[in-house]
Amino acid sequence: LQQKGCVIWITGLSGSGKSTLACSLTRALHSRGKLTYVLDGDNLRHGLNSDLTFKAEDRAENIRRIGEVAKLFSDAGVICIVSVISPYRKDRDACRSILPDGDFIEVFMDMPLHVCEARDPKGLYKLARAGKIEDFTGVDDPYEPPLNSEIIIQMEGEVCSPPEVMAEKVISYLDAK
Ligand code: GGZ
Repeated sequence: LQQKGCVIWITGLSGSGKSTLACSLTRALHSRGKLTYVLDGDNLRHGLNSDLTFKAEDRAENIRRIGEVAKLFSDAGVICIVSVISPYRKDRDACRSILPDGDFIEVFMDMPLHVCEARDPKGLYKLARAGKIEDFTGVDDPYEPPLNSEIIIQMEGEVCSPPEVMAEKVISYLDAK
């Protein structure tokens, strides 16, 4: 296998487009013959992490486990794409610290809260505003943006780039490395 593994860690608010980017990126990399695997927070919370809540210490444990699994994939030579809110800087940095230098590539979905909330694909912001979900990131729980992410995905004025364009930005970064 002529491939070196790495972890592409996509962080951002619920509804910021993390899973969509992960999906687009995995397709684009497959079409270039790369082996990838997506670890998605929402999916993992149905299995591996089904015992965890959204309290800060459980989010930390969620991120720790996902970071360890991502490292295993990376060690095996797979490009592991992680899409999780991962709201706390120290939890993300702990995952960075268990990987060799350069192997943790942080992608920040820098989307304004009002845009994520207007999308509200699963109606969760609405429930959180109504007090029917507690500890919802961006509503009554914090999100600490990265200070030094490798890649920042932002809106172009009022519009979001298509996911393929976002994926290209990540791939350009990988190509340059
Ligand atoms: C944030 C929540 C919450 C609360 C349920 N806060 O957008 P989604 O729906 O599909 O993805 C979100 C997912 C977040 O799981 P993560 O494992 O990525 O979170 S973390 O990294 O913070 O541990 C959201 C849904 O679960 N969800 N309740 N209270 N998101």
